[in-house]
Amino acid sequence: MKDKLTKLFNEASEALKDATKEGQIAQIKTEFLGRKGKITLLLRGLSDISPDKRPAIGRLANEIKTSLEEKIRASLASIKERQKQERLAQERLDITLSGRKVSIGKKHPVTETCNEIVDIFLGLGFQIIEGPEVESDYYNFEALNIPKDHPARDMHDTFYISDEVLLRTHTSPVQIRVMEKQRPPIQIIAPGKAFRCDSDVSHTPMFHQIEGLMVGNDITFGDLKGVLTIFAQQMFGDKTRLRFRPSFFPFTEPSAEVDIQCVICQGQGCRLCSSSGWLEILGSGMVDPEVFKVVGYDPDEITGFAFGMGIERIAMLKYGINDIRLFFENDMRFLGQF
Ligand code: 2NL
Repeated sequence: MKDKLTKLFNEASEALKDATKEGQIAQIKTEFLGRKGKITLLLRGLSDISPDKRPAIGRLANEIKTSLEEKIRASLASIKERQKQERLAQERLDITLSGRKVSIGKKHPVTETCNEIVDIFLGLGFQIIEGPEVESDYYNFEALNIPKDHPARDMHDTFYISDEVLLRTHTSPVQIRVMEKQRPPIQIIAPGKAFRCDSDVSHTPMFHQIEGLMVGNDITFGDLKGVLTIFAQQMFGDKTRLRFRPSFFPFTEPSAEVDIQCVICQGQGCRLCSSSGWLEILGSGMVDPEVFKVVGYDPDEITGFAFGMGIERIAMLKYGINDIRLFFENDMRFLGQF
């Protein structure tokens, strides 16, 4: 019996040495120590052994069982440890690799320019107002004294939604709506999107505009010149020279286009200013009496000036950009430069 016990112990020990999986260990445990295990069955025969030899064999049997259980625990632990090491090796991270750079967004140059223009007029006491981009023919054209046969009203120049509804071609309708609701004095700017059926190096179907309006009892062309001079000098530098050139708009009389001396050549003549030395920055004029009549103001009592400028055009002059379409392509190599 002693020899058989030792033999089984050695057999189990050998099997444990070869085991590499948890399942194999459990199997060995059942095979030798389970209820029908080899050692368990062998010890059933203990009662057949003579009483004087029984205690010694019993002790040996206990030692062998304890020892085998200990070996099983050790094998399991070593298998678990090996699995953990394998997992750690697989999950290894190289913490010395440098990180990926996170690029931080910034405002679009058109937004920056718009904010800059708005801030100058806020400083002069103007209020910001906004209004709908989809407008009626009435607010976009009729109220602004734009006659039925004016080319701007042609299908080829305006995006029509229906006969009476269109995408606004300027932000003036916003100012008509304010004049309809409020009495003078009024001092507002209307920034926003405008839409025209046009596309080349200096026109896109959607562009941004800022219009301004100052209306009261004694507003003169002198006020127009003063306000627009301050604007241009804050925008392009306080030495900037201005030129007011006679022009025509259906909604202002008299009208003037405002030029600044070329930011590149200082009036000497270059490619940017087409050798003229001057750059047009905006259109302006005294509000036409017909427009005042439409909103219910008495033109004999009320005067005012208005102006309008394209934000992209101002941004192009400021940054020396020669193609307006670059603002809308969203090429990061272009946008990243600002
Ligand atoms: C331009 C010219 C201009 C106005 C816009 C205006 C608005 C009202 C009444 C009268 Cl409600 N006028 N706006 C006046 C003169 C010129 O814009 O070249 N814009 C890009």
